[in-house]
Amino acid sequence: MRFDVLTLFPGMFSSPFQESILGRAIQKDLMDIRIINVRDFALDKHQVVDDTPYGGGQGMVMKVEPIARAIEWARSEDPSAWTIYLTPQGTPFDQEKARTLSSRSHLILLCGRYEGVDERAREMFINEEISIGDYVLTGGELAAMVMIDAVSRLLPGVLGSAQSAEDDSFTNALLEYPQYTRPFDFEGRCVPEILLSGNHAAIALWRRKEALKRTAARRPDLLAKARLTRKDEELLEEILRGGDRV
Ligand code: 4HQ
Repeated sequence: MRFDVLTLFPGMFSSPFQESILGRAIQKDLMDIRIINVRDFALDKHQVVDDTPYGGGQGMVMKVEPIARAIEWARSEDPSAWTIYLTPQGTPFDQEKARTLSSRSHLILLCGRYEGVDERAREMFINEEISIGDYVLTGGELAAMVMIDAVSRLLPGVLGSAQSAEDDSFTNALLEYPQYTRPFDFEGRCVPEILLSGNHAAIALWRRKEALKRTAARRPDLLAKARLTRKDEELLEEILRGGDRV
């Protein structure tokens, strides 16, 4: 899968994708990230990429021509590329959207700065607008990184066989159960004994109950959407009745 990132701040991308899992995925040619400086597509000799808004008002707006030329360049070998603009006005990004996008072979991500991009760039070149959440960033770069991270870990071969994308929260629609590793006793707080029992069925049941407990307490909205089994309903009843601490 290819990601083309269009940005005025290419330096922001130098380290995040060289590390760990994504760094390895790129080295293994499972994916490819090209960072494209929109300024390189400005035509004038001072390479101006922004201007004041028509109608007045604060700040600067990214000009349409350099964006148009950068997107056309990124698309030139591959007209099927899907172009996304990161903005708080977009559709909220979630795991389902990550899964849908992971089946595409080429994404172009446009990162806006300042007051955003000229509306005509959106109308003419953008297939989809996506928001990573209801807060305001200084630019779309971090939003693009979040999206690339969530999408690329779903690509075949990116996660090791020990890890599984299918196992995660949201894939199951529940939050994950608590995890422990050594030491058994940290400052008097011990690991739940059941996890040392070697009884795999009992451990699976305990984990499912903890996941349900945590989801009910923190994200009742997720619980309402989850497809629960009979056993889950039973466990939830126990949780409510027993007043298990969360
Ligand atoms: N911005 N999700 C403003 C975001 C954002 C978000 C990107 C700030 C676009 C012009 N992007 N620029 N939230 O806050 O995607």
